[in-house]
Amino acid sequence: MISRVMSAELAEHAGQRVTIAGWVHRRRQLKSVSFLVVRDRTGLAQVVAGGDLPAEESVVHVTGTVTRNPQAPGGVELTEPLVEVVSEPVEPPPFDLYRPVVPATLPTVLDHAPVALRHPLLRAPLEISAASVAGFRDTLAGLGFTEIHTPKIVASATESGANVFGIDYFGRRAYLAQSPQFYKQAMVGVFERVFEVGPVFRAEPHDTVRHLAQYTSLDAELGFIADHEEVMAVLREVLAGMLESVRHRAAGAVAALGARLPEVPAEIPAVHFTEAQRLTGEDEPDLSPAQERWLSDWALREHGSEFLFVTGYPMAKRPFYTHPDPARPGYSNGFDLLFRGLELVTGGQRLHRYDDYVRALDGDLAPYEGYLRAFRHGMPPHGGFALGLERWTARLTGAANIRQTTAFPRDLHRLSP
Ligand code: AMO
Repeated sequence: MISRVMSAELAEHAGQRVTIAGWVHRRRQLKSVSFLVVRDRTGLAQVVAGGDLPAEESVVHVTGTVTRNPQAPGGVELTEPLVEVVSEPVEPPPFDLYRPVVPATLPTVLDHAPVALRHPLLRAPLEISAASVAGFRDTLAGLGFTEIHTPKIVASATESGANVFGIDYFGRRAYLAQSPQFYKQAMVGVFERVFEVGPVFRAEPHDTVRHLAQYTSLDAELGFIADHEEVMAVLREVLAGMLESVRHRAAGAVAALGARLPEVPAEIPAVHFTEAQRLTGEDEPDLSPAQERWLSDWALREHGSEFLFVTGYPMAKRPFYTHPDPARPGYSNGFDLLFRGLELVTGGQRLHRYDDYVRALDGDLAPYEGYLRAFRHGMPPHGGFALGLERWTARLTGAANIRQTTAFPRDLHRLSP
C-alpha cells in the first residue's frame, strides 16, 4: 500500500494519486455512476466507482486520483479508483450505519455495540468522554497532581456494604472496588496530590437511567487543605479544563450532536444542605432526584449557573471517613455538585487523625487495617472528590440514558457484549 492518506486530509492532495483505507460506509449505485463512501477514523471520503461495489462495512484500500468536486464531502473525491477488499463482512450490519439518524432502539444498539458504535452519532459521546478525560489529566497534572493506579480487587467495602460485589479470591472473600477512596487517601501521604481514572463497581439493584454496575470514576485527592472549599476550587478548575479539552479535541462530535457546552462560573454557587431543604420545603436526610432537579433550575434562575454545590450534608448520610464541620458537628465538610439536574460529583474533607478513625469506626477496625496504617504515620488535612464520567458525558450531550455514553454498559441485565 502506498502510504495511507486520511480522509480529512484528502483536499491537501488534489491532483495526486493516493491510497485511503477504511470501511465502506455506503454504496450508491445510480443509473450513470456509482459511489462508494469510505469511512476512516477522521471522517468520510467519496469515491467515484464503476462495476460491482463491495458490501457495506467491507474493509477496503482504495487508490485513486484526488479530484476537486464541490459537491463531494470535503470538496474532493477519488476518481479512477482501484478498490482492494481487505476483509469482507459475513452479514450486513443490524441497521444502516449511513443513515444520518440512528434507525434503531437503544437495546438494539447495545446488543450490537461492536458494530453499532461505528455510526458517527453513536461514536460521538465516546469521543467527548475521551476528550474530557484528557482535560481532567492535563488540568490536574498542571496543578501538581500525580496519576496513580490502585487495586480494583479489595478486602473491604469503601462506600457502604449494600452495593458491593463479592468475589472469590483464591478461596478468600474479596470485593470489587466501589471507589479508590482508601488508596487515594493513602497516596496523599506519598505525593500530597493524586488523581486516578479507573473503573469502579456498584451492585446497584435499581434499573435507572443514571446508574451502572461499572462506571469510570475520575478521582482526585489533595493534602494540606484548610477545608472542603479548597477542594471545590480545584474541582472548578478541573471542570473548566475538561470543557476546554472537549471544545478543542472533540469539536466535531460536539457539532454532530448539537451539544451545548456549559460555562463554568468563576465561582460556582453553593448552598448549604439546610438551606437546600428550606428552599425545596422538605426535610429528608438526603436530597431526592426531584429536589436535585429543582435546585438545578433554581441555580440557573438565581445565579445563571448550570452547576451548583450543595455543601454540609448531614454526617449521618456520609461515609465514615467524612470530616465534620467544626462549627456544626452534625453536618459535614462534604459536598455534592449538581449539574443540569443530576448529582455529578461527591467530595469533601476527610478525617486525618488516627484516633478520629477509631471513633468513627466504633472500634471495628479489623476490615480497615491496611487503610488505617496511613493514618498511624501522620497524615495532613486532606480532601478530594470523584466525578462519574458517564453522567458527565450524558449531561453534556443531552443523552437521556447513561448507557448511551459508554461502549459496553454493565447493569442488572447486561453482561454482554
Ligand atoms: P459517590 O459514591 O457519590 O462518591 O460517587 C461519586 C460519583 O460517581 C457517580 N456514580 C455513578 N455513576 C454511574 N453509576 C453509578 N452506579 C454511580 N454511582 C455513583 C456519580 C457520583 O457523584 N468516594 C466518594 C467520592 C469522594 O468523596 O471522593 C464516592 O465514591 O457521578
